[in-house]
This record gives sequence, C-alpha cells and structure tokens, in this order.
Amino acid sequence: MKFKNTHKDHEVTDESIYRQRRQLVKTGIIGMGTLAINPSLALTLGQPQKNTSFNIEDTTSEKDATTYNNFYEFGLGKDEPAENAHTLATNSWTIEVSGHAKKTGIFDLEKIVKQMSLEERIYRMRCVEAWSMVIPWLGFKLADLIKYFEPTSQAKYIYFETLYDPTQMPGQKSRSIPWPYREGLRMDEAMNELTLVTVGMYGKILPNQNGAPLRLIVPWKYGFKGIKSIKKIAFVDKQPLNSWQAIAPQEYGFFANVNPNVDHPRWSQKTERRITGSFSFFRSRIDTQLFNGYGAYVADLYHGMNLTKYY
Ligand SMILES: Nc1nc2c(c(=O)[nH]1)N[C@H]1C(S)=C(S)[C@@H](COP(=O)(O)O)O[C@H]1N2
Ligand SMILES: [Mo]
Repeated sequence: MKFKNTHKDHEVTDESIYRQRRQLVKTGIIGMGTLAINPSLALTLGQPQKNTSFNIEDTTSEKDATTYNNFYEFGLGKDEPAENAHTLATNSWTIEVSGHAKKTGIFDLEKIVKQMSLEERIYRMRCVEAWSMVIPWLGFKLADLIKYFEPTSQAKYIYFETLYDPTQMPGQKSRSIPWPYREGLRMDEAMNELTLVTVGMYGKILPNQNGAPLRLIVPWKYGFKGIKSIKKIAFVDKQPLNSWQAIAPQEYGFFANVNPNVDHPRWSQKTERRITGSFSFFRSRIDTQLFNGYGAYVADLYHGMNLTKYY
C-alpha cells in the first residue's frame, strides 16, 4: 500500500528538505551517529530498508518531541521523563509472549528486530490533552511481529504491558496509576498497515523517555494507546482493559480513536495545538481530524459501529 499525504494544508512543508533527510537516513548517515545509545539494537538500526514517504509535514523539533513527554513511570510532569528515564536499562531486553499463539515464551528483542523490515514513517500523534506532534518514527509493522508469533484463531485481541520495576522506573513507587501500564488492540487494528512497533525516532535509537527499547505507535488513536517500554504481549480472546479505561472509564474507552465529534467529558476534542518549530507552544489551535486524518486507511475497521458509544 502506498501512503499519501492526507493533510494538505499550510503545514505541508518543502518536500525537498524531507527528501534530503530521507536520503541521509537511507545512507545511514543520520542513523550511524548515535548508535552508542543502545548497542544491542545498533546493528539493525543503521539502515532502515524502506522509507514509506507520506505525511510530508512540518515536523515537530526533536528537542520538543524528546523533552515534552507523557511517561508516568518517570513522573507526571512533561519534563520529568527526559530528566529521569536514564535509570531504565534497555540492553538485552526480552519480551514475554503468552496466550493463543504457536510461539510463546521469552524472546530476545534484538533477534526479533533483525528479522523485521525497518521503515521510517512520519506520523501525527495526538494526545487527549489536545496537543499534537508530527514525528519521524523508525519501526516495523506490528503485523509482522504478530505473524512471527503465529497466533491462533482464538486470538481476538492483543494485550501489552510495560515493564514493572520500581528500581528502574521510580514513578512506580507512587500510586499515581495502577502499574504496570496496560494497553490493547483488537486483532484487526493490530494487523493494520499503519500500526507501528517503534524502536527509533529522528533517525536514531528511541530515547528512553519516548519508550525505549520498543513502544507502539497507533497514529489514528489518542497518544495513550502508544504504550512504551513493552515487556509483555498476550494474545487473548476477550477485550482487555487498558490503563486509562481502568482509571476513568467514563473518560477513556478501549478504542480511543481520535474523534473531534466526541467530547471528552471535561473538554472538547475539536481542536489541537500542534507543536512545531520555534515558539511552538504559542501556536494557534488547528482543527482535529477524525481518525487523526488517517480515515482512508482505518475507517473500515469501524464500519457500522457507533463511535460515540465505542469511544
Ligand atoms: N508505559 C507508558 N506508556 C505511555 C504513557 C505512560 O505514561 N506510560 N503515556 C501515554 C501517553 S498519554 C502519550 S500522549 C504518549 C506520549 O508519547 P511521547 O512522550 O513519546 O510523545 O505515550 C503513551 N504511552
Ligand atoms: Mo496522552
């Protein structure tokens, strides 16, 4: 499938700058400079095999995207993850896979990543708090990872858990939310072409504060579906409870599709503040798009569903 820019407005930026960058990523120049951040994933990240070019937009600066974060395991403030996440040890990372699949057990992330086809994808990310960013992520299709584990027909949903280790994640010493952080997707959402397992951003290994060594990016859903530092995956037959739904079910649902027509009980979802460029925090609001603008690729997943009820 070829992706097209679906967001042709004032934010579409000079395509040649994007092409230059992409060329750098292709040749490995951008990727190579930073390999020391996580030696265990270094070899694979040097050369993303393919770059699906779409959503050529004004990207958020790397600085904003890596210093204005939500990652409660390292504090509730937006600046805290960047300050505190260095205590997370991402080397020799393993993932525990269980449930309805032929391959279950403990898997070495490095070995898995080597078998996946890495791509750079520029995706819009929209938080329920009404700010959004445009970020070049590096990753591979969740569909490819799922196929690797060979789920059975009983697997209707996929469930994810973040690492639970208060010594590495000091925020887990406080009871701000029930730990570990949890997320889930219906299997067809998980298999969708857009759903990305992310291991890097801006041509580099993913920084800890953005969810190293692997996190989810589901671009048509609110940011909280993008679970960080994934440690456990389970193939399940029932819809799992995700963290925010468990905490406040009247405010956050399972689907969490970006929807300007469904207000959050405490605020409107109609507009967002796009964080791009300098003085970005003073930018005016832009209209939020249904499915974050990715409707052409995902609207069919919800055919016939009442999106006000299944929010
Ligand atoms: N484990 C974990 N994953 C998480 C969160 C979190 O607190 N813990 N916050 C979520 C929310 S609300 C958002 S908006 C995104 C933010 O991702 P970013 O910091 O890379 O922009 O991560 C999501 N994933
Ligand atoms: Mo969020």
